[in-house]
Amino acid sequence: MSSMTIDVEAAPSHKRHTRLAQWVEDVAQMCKPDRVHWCDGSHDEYQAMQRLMILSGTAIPLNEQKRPNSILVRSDPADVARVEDRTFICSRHKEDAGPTNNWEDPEKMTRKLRELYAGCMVGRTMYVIPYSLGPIGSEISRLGVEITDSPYVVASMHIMTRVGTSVLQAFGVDGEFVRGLHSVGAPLAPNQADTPWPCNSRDKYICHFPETREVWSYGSGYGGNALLGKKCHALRIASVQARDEGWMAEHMLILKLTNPEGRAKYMTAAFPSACGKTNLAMLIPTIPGWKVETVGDDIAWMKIGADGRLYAINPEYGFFGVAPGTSMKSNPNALLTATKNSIFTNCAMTPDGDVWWESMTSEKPAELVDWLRRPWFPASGRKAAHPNSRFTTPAHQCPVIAREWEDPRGVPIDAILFGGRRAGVLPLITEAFNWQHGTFLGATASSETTAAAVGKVGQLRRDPMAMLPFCGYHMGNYFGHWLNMGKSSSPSKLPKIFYVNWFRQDESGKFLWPGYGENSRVLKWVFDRCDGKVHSVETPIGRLPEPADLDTRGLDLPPDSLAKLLRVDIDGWMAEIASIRQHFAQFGSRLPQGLNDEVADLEKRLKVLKN
Ligand code: SAT
Ligand code: MN
Repeated sequence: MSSMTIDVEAAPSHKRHTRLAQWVEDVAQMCKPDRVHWCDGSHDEYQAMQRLMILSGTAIPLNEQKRPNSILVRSDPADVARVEDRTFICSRHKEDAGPTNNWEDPEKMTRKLRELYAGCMVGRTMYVIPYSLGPIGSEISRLGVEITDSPYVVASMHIMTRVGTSVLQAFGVDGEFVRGLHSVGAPLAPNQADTPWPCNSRDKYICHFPETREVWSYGSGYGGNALLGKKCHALRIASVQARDEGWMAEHMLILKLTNPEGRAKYMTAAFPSACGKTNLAMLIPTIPGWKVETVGDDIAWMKIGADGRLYAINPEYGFFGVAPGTSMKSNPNALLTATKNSIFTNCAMTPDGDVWWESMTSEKPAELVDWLRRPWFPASGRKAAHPNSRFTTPAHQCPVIAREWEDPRGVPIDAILFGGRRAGVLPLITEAFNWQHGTFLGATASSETTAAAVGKVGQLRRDPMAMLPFCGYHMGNYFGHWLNMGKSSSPSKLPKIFYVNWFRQDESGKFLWPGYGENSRVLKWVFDRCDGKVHSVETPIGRLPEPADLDTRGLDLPPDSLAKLLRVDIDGWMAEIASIRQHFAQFGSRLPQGLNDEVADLEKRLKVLKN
């Protein structure tokens, strides 16, 4: 097919941006779509994408009475999560990708991908999606363009990013933007019928070119592999930009916590995928008079403001939340957000045309169609929804969205929380002694793995700052960037850093802490620590509350649970030291000395206590 046969829609405002227009032209020449469609982000466009997906069998419309303007999408069973082993950082020098990323030479990878992309959109429409990460007009926001051949991606990007005419204007004639190219890698021969979920079962590549600020993704249509604004741009590419420009791109929720006197503080929290960020961001406190509101549930971009404080924006526009486990009990606000205008992926379907997933209701429905389109009954003995099934839903529909969530200045952060799922050793809450110690807590964060990525679930891995799969450069330098940020303002203006672990278990494997809304008790202690108001004890691992320092009024907790949750397990920590040293060793000479000092100091403090 020659370029002459490609039906390119007029794109008046883009024609002015010659680099953008040229790039789109080049990609069209390479991928050979039947049509090129420039997205305007309109409601009509969103509806058209839904109709296309319904017609092609990708989506089923949900019951209009129960879930207005919403669809259920079932993916190919081989395309259900991020593929970390197919994700590459193609920096010019291998060392710049670091030991925690897959690396490939950019030229070699480009050659390979060009072969795969050649004609890969034949029979399909190529969509051009100009988007903004962050409120338009914010100094912290950034622009991107995703080219894709997937209507599912277009509809999801409408929800997850800002797409529309005001974004187009922000591009101007020569605005900087991140280039994202995505194809499901499934060209259609003339008269070839499409499959419900086109993807490429042989080749999958999620490639990042940090120096040229590009993402090339091929073969997968799912989540973070395909919605390039999310992990690829907002974290992997943005982390490199942030390093170069002196700001931070982090895998963190942003919440607003208001105390009974009406004073508010903003906090961010970094937990690995599927460890409860969305739940914490929308939490309903069980302690009277306290309120949590949501600014973001997954990603925070932060920059030091003129007053020396750290300001955060949520670059996203929607939530891509894990469905299983989300219920009116665990996170009513997430469910209430997704009551309409939402996309559900790999959930089960009820006979009356609504969605269901494990733990959504206390009683399982009598019958369902599972995510693999098979009849399902409670006695089937298998999960009805995929463990990484998701809801994609507009953030502004969230009943507790903070009114300042789109403030272009961002919100000033008082506390940063790190955490993960750990059955042992890590206490419920620890406060860092200072920024460097906090960076150490983040750099050594660990968690049992979840279904968000392909691979074994439940295996312990170190996931520094919850950025292991998302840092676009050498993690040793990333730690160095964290330490530099700590030097770029006065300590009293920077957020305090904490480490939380809601998942500590007792000897019999029972969770010691009830979690969910009860986590507000921990947030209250954090809030009051930021004001220097509440007591803590200094231990070798950091400052901890004593049981009496946590507000446990009305909490029915066995008397020794709190002591266990706050216990400093000296032997456990001595074993951690060895594992931390091993973890740090991989970063070689790029590990900042400050972090080596922190391990040595921790070991010294532990030894004093042991003797
Ligand atoms: O698939 S995503 O990367 O967008 C979700 C996640 O892993 O957190
Ligand atoms: Mn995430």
